[in-house]
Amino acid sequence: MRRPEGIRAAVVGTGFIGVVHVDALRRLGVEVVGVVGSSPERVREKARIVPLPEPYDSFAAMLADPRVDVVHIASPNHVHAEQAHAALEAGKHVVCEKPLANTADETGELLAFARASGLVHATNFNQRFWPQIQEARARVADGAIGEVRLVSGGYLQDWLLRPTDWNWRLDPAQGGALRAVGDIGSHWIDLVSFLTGLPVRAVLADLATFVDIRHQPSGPVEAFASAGDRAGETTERAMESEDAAGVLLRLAGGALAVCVLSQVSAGRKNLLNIEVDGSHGALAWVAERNEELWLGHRGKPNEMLLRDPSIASPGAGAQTLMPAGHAEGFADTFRDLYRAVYVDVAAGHPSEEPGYPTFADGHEQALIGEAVAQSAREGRWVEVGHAEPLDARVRVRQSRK
Ligand code: SOE
Repeated sequence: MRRPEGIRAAVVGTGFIGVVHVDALRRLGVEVVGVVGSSPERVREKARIVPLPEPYDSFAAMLADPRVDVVHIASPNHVHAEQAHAALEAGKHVVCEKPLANTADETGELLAFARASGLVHATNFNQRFWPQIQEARARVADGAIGEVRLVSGGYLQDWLLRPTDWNWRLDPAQGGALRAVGDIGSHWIDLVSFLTGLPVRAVLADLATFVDIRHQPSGPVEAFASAGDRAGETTERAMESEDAAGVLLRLAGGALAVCVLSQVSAGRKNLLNIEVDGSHGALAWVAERNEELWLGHRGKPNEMLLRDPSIASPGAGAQTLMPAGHAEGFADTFRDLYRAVYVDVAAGHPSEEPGYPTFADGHEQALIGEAVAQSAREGRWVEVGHAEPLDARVRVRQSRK
């Protein structure tokens, strides 16, 4: 089996998250042979600030490079499906940022095509790879809190609080119809099933757009870019997608999940928090204190478990390299996700039980997102549907070639 060192990758998208992909791969020993940006000039300009490999002239030029084994897609959401499809057709394994695509039809077709290709396919739900999230999952699976009853929490940010804040995610043609739900809600809802093993059966949601008009600057603006980056003329744009959402989720077996999602919560920079309450215990994790896992008890003192690979649950400790007290962070979750993905890349195909989120998880989140949008439109509970088997449609698509 190949070792990660012998494997080469390319990254599409050189914004905030694309650069995190490049860094994480390099720290794993994977050679990033090139990147694709909005233009080679913009990549070279960015490379003056952060270390990036040479840019390709185009996406097609990257696909034609025989050195590339894996394509990482960190471009705006609306091109994920076509780029992932083209990369698979070119025989490349694919790691695609979430959301996998902007509609469940696209994600379903992509999943069927990826499965037919025999190549490795991963959706970048990196938040699963916080060490104490891994520890929490192991404890729930081991029955430490008893039967799961309630999952609560949310994901709060403030980078889109002001009418002058802008990013491509605010344009539904690029970001998709759902914004807070699709962008950060997908992480939280994915964690619900990751931590509990329980799929989402039905949803009840309310969406809110508080900032109705935003001022779009002339040039592109990266996620979390500061106001100073946006000098010059602006255009007023009416907003369609949600700034915030409240979502109830019914899980298999009767458990309930409740979350609040917002990108307009002043002072909350990237606050994901989640609590799982069971029949005889509870546990909770907060991104701002990510080295800690809170354990709730009745009849004895609660506990705060500091990340420590020497006492981690079996399977959970494998993900964390640093000794206790040497904090791991957000960027490390990408490295640890890719460590799991590249085990299969090195084998040349997906394993029976992939140790990472695949396109199936990206498709699941797209189905849940569409149920959330329908519930908010109609003001009622909506079952999470599972589209008809799309393999037939893929065959039709392939026969049209
Ligand atoms: C912006 O909301 C963003 O970069 C998301 O797109 C990421 O998935 C999240 O991890 C951090 O915030």
